Amino acid sequence: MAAERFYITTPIYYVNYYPHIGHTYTTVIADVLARYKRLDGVDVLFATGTDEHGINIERRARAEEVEPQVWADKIADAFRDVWQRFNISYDEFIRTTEPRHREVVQRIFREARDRGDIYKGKYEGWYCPRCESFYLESDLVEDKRCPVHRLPVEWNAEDVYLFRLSKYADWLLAHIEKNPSFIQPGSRKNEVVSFVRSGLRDLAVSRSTFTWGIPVPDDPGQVIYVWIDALSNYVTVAGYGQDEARFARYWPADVHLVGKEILRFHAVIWPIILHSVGLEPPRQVYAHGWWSFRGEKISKSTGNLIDPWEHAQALARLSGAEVDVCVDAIRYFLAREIPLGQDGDWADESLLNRFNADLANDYGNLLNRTLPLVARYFGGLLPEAGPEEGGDEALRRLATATADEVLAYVDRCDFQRALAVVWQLLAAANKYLDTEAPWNEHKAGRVARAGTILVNTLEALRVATILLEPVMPTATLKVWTQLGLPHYEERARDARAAGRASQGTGLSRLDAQRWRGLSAGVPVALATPIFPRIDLKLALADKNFAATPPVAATSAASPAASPATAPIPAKETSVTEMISIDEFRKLDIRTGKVLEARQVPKADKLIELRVDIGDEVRTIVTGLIPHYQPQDLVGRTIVVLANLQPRTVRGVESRGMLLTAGFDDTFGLLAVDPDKPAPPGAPIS
Ligand code: ME8
Repeated sequence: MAAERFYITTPIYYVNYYPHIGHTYTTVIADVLARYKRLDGVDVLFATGTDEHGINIERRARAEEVEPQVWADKIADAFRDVWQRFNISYDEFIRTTEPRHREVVQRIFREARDRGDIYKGKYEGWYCPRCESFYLESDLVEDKRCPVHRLPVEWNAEDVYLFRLSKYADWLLAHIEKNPSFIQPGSRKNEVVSFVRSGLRDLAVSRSTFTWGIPVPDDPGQVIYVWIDALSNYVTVAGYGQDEARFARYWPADVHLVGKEILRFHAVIWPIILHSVGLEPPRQVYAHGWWSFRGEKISKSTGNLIDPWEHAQALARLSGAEVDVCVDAIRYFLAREIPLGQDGDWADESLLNRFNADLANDYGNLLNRTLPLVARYFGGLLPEAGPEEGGDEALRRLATATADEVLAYVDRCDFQRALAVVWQLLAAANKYLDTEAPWNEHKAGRVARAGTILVNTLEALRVATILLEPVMPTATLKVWTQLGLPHYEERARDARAAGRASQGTGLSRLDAQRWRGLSAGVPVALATPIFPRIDLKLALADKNFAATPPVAATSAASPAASPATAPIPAKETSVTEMISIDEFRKLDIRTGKVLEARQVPKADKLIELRVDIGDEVRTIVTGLIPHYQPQDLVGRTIVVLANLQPRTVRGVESRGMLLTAGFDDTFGLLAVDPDKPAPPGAPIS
């Protein structure tokens, strides 16, 4: 029988911006799932790509004074580049400007029109150019702004082609009912059902006001509007209309993994379009949550971006680990930190904690504790395992049952629990090593028993490493080499260099269910720790690491600039009055706790403060009277610019500046403080 197949997709990302950690999240999770499936012997088709048409991209290219295609090429390359660095093992990278896709889109449009599901009409409504969507008045947030981007919407009326969505509402409701796993997580099902029940409006599927798109067949004044164009990428990849055997094998897709803001498009519009042209809907649409940064969604329009590669490089500088290992640490963090489907706020502290506690301590240290003993007691050659005693059997049973448990959670897209199960095994192996204490056995002359304990510990580590490969495909290769299996590392590296990252090491579920996969007599390779511990205090104080602060992107609150035309921040612009991120990082801004405060004698406005700024207590003079009296400030946490040159004011040397907010004296001055208690010395970035 042919191998089971699994077709998984990410959204195709707009090329109006560079990839950020939000895109990385979806793509890494899809990659992790694809790799687990391959580990399980499944024939996987994993696709990602770029969404390159539409008014925003046309505008963006114009703002950059290049042709849209040139712009699209540049950003598509940026996506491919970062996916390569993040070891994304996609089988297909689809671009909507490819000729094969144009044919598919026109074919779908023509078929739906021939069936009477697409007709010419007028479309009117509130339109968000960023979403390329019309909204009902009731969907808008205050001041007539788009609910997703909070940008002002425009009233739009246009001659367009419309798709009879409403005709298929009952069919869709029945489909959702019959297929309980179609919309995941289940909690999102009701949201979609009530949206469909509230009445579907026919959908504009073409536009006449821009040209950067695929022309409507036989009506070149119109271009096919984003959703038919973008969504159809999923069938183009599967070979629709071009390779019938491939299409029969891979369609319907098993899962479209998407961010929750595009769930409706995937769970309502897309199945209806497919049904109209006689194709099956995807088996599942999985809507994951959003990453935010300091409470605000990470997005192009707010500009609070975290550049995944820069972050990996900064982590490498701080930890001394290789950058590939840091990429893996970020992949691990993304998969482990929040349950798929829920939102999460990005915190570098959590990333560093996971690095130290999970990777350096529980995983890396198990290897670092064991291999030197193999070197010392057995000349660096893996010893033979003897009969089971003590805790051996329990460890073996746990280890050999781990793969099934992990993969069962993976099937439910519960990566957080899947990884927790691997960590249970690592914890058990660490405990086994402590309890069985091979050093005591060795001292007592029971050398063979010491060898058995070391081999059993390493066996558990081998099983864990197989099950961690999908999440950390590079760091685990280094573990193989240290365990005396360098051919895995070589094989996977060669495959990656040849653009076949999907081949990996070729290890399988069966390998993870076996006990005694390591061979006696094989030399292990002692090396420097793969995951060196990071000094948390230093790291958090390091301005080069702290997550990228907002850059000069369009503020959602600024009606003057549309995100499509605003210049691309940081990477592209050099505006004279802007400062660079490096300049910003020169500022040592941190929290301080006011210990004492008194009015400076014979000075009306001045207060002399004694402030604990973490590593020392400073005197700072500030002109805050009459807005504050000295006693108002004692005990408060304030924000201090700590590396300002000292200055003597009325005979008192002030070393630092207290930051305030306020326009001028009419409005008063407010001492800036964090909204939650923070310890003195916490860096502000
Ligand atoms: O919507 N947290 O493209 P897009 C988590 N071209 N995921 C995030 C995220 C965040 N803060 N920000 C972005 C489009 N994402 C269309 C899709 S599909 C046929 C067409 C991820 O570039 C998430 O997967 O705006 C989200 O759905 C996607 O990027 C949006 O990417």
